[in-house]
Amino acid sequence: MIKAAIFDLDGVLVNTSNFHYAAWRDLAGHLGFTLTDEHNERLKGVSRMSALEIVLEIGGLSNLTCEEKLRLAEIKNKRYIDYISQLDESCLLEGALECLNKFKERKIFIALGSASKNARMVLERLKITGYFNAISDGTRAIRAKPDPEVFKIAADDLGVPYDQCLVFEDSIAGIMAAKTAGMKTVGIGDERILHMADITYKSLKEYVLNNQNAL
Ligand code: B16
Ligand code: MG
Repeated sequence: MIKAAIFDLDGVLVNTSNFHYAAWRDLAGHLGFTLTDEHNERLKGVSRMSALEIVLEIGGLSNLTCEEKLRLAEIKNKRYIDYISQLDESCLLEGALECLNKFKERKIFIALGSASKNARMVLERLKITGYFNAISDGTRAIRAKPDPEVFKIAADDLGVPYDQCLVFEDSIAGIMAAKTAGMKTVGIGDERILHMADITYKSLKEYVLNNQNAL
């Protein structure tokens, strides 16, 4: 019996990864190298500082001080915030609103479990903050996915046992995090990549279509 649905943000409810990518590309350009689409796959779902480490490794930049790294992360984040000023309800991924409405109708708790420190701002821009009974994000969880902390915080806020939570995730790290917490998992994306998930659908729209009665 599922009592809570916990949603990852980027890649599940909205595609902010294009904006993260654009901001990382700007930073790489400023540092004198180029990032490719393939590099971007490695940046999805990981925390800001872990993503920076990956970017620096790609650019062959080692030996930066902690202060320099924090400054670069800050530059990237400012660019990202500029980019997401374009975000509105039309950027919700297909099926997202329908899925939130279905869970709300069934009185199943809704929570966010995102690595992003900008998650609240994104929810506001999408005008969906009111759906969430709990918001667990990068400002609360210290350990990044695949550590289960971000999902456990969401479940603890709701007072729901972990095995009664259903997590929607688009990243391998996120699926591993939810499974480690003992939660049920729905992969959103390519099932060849997310084969660890209990079940995978291409989008939330497909999930809703296939689970009309179970929802
Ligand atoms: P921020 P999610 C993740 O969001 C993104 O997928 C990842 O690319 C980003 O580095 C991370 O949030 C941190 O974001 O810089 O805004 O704190 O998929 O966990 O919702
Ligand atoms: Mg994600």
